Amino acid sequence: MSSADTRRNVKAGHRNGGGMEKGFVQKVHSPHPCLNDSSEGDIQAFLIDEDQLHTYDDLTKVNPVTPTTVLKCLQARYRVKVFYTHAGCTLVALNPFQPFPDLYSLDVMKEYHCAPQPQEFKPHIFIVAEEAYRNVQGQLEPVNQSLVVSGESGAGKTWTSRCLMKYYATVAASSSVLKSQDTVERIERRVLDSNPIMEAFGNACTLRNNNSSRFGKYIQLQLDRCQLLVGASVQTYLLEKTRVACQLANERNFHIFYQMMKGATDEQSKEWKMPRGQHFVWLPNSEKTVEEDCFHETVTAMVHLGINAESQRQIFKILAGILQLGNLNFSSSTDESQPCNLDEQSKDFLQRAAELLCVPAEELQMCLRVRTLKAGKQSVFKPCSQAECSMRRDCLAKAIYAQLFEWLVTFINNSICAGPSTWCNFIGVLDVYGFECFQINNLEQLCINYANEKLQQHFVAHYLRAQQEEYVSEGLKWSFVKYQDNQSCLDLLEGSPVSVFSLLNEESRLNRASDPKTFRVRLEKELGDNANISWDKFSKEPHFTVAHYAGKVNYQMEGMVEKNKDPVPPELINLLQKSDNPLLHQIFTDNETENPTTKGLSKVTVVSKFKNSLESLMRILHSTTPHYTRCIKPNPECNPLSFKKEEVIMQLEACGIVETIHISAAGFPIRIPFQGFMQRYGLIAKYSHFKSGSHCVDVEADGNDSLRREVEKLLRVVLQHKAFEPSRKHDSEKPNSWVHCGRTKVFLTQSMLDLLEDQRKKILSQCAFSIQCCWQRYQ
Ligand code: AOV
Ligand code: MG
Repeated sequence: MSSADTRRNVKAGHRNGGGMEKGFVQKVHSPHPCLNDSSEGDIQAFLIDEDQLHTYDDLTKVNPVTPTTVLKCLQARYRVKVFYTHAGCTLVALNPFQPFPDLYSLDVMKEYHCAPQPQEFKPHIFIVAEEAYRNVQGQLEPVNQSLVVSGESGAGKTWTSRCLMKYYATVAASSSVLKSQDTVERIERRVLDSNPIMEAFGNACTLRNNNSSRFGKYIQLQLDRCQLLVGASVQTYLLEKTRVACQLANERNFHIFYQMMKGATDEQSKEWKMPRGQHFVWLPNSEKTVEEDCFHETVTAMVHLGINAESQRQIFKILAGILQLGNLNFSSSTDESQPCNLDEQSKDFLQRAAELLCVPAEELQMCLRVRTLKAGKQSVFKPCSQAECSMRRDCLAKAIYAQLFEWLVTFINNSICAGPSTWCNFIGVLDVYGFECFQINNLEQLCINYANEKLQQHFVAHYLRAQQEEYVSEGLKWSFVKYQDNQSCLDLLEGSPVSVFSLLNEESRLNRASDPKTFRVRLEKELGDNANISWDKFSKEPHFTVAHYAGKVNYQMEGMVEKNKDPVPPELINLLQKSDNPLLHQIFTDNETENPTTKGLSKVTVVSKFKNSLESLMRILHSTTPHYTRCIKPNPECNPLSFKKEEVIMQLEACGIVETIHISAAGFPIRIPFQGFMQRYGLIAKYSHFKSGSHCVDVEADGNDSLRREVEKLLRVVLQHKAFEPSRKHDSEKPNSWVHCGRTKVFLTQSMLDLLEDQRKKILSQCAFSIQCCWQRYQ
């Protein structure tokens, strides 16, 4: 029995007081089918309990389980400021959009960590954390764990991941490292400090979240034999580097640029050529203040991780150089044989960019405005159009930023990773961007949503399918819930021989400028039969629509092939390799062998690279015991304590929560093989005065059939016993339906397990009493 299975042992003490407001059923303007009044008819029985809704710690205990009832329960809990609720094998976390420090204090961590049965406490992210922590030291052998945190943008994934990391850095703090505190920062501190650095460089303010992660992250917390945290390693996925050179209206660039701008000393402003009040095109909305604009915190974390002052100088100069590039304005030349012009102001910015990037200004200018074509041994120079110049400028910025980010991640890993002989197990925390559907979606969203499809498939495979398949193989008769299998969508995206990705890659390999219209025709011809793809016949823009498990998304095809190729002109790479900034030189030289752009046309496209990295992530996830936390964003405006039903129901549906609850509630979360069952509960039959005929329990009995008969007899005894108990007031459950015998195992509900444990305990205490009496008589 996995401990995930036993988690439903929720007898929570509702320590969170707070009365419930009456009459909370709100009318919404455009009701979701689950929100209109007619769908509430089937939950009358449930509504009788309205005042108690907030006390349901596990959504599987809500009766009946419908999207409406689940929604009402969550809303009732949110009202009394209870943000966590179990949903069978998943934890649902509602974002309060308001700090509740007491909920995550050191004392609370200790409470959950030290409790013999943390599951008996009210739902909390620390239960998931503690369960994974205890699972690592598995009963038979250690098992690595994965904490998968999902949800839409702004739902609280990164916040939750940080919270999990803090938990382990506290409860698994390795005291031995404390000794070296003088010289090196404690490993726990360093692991935590990787967060502000990665968030400064990889997060940005978007329309949906002021601290939106623009990359995916899987961090493995490494534990030694004594379960102490001795290190960590980070794997990142697909940084949204286009943001460096292009920000949507009302969005911002990566935090680090604003941090530099706001946090620089006078000396630094001078060195970085960023005088106060200077306008940078690539720094829109800098007047907006967000919590994350904390340069000091980033620099402190860099120091803790061992990024020395000189490396920091080089990093910030590179970043400042990127900003200068953004202010370059090319104007078209009247003579096509001549390169585009740079206005006077742009010339100044170019000069500054060249100084900051430590490359010759002339050469920088040349590389941006002129293409070098190789014809045999000869080089032919071709002036670039205005659009091409801008494209090359953006390419340069994006390439530098992406390489710098990679270097940082490598540096962080070197700083926090424990030696291979020091650690033996890990707990992985996965925080990836949530499902995205904007007005305009392109390759970035396609990749992000593909990643979410993969995770959903993992979830379905792990919990839903495994559970149902086990019932079938054990011969249980049970009405199955229809779950959404997203295999057909994944086949559409990544399948073979033909899929969206394979066709996109083929287009990208053609040595010609891509034409979205031809690509669209090809897609329709090759994949038109797939039910998961469609086209709006009236749309003029080349596009395609994918029916994802979480909803339909329309992808624009303009520029998609180019993005997939992600070419960086070789002249630009050569230029950066000559940089006198040692870091810039290093990041473009070290990667030379890996960087396909230096070897002519890219063979490794963006989607191929992403697909490979996701596949290796999936392999890791499959090798671990997963724990799912579904973060929910209760309102799109990120307002504190505001719960919009329409918003929440869509997210619950999108992540399959309703199906999960349904399966868990209707099913039998606890399974015990016959042999183990008899070993633990055999004594009930032996000592109970409710004997069901004469029988002796032979745990060694041959074959499953005879064991099964023994188990059935025992269960009859237990249920007979139960039948003689005075019935409880609201006890409408039928104990006979609490248990089923499969071919090799007993399947139990939590209530049945409680009953068995209860009777076992009684018998044991009676035995102990008899022994004591005998002993007294003997004396
Ligand atoms: P995300 O990671 O899921 O979005 P975040 O973790 O950045 O979302 O959460 C968004 C904001 O919600 C945070 O900055 C906090 O202000 C707040 N928040 C989240 N969880 C809590 C909590 N438990 N208590 C208090 N405040 C919270 V994205 O990265 O955009 O997909 O790409
Ligand atoms: Mg995030």
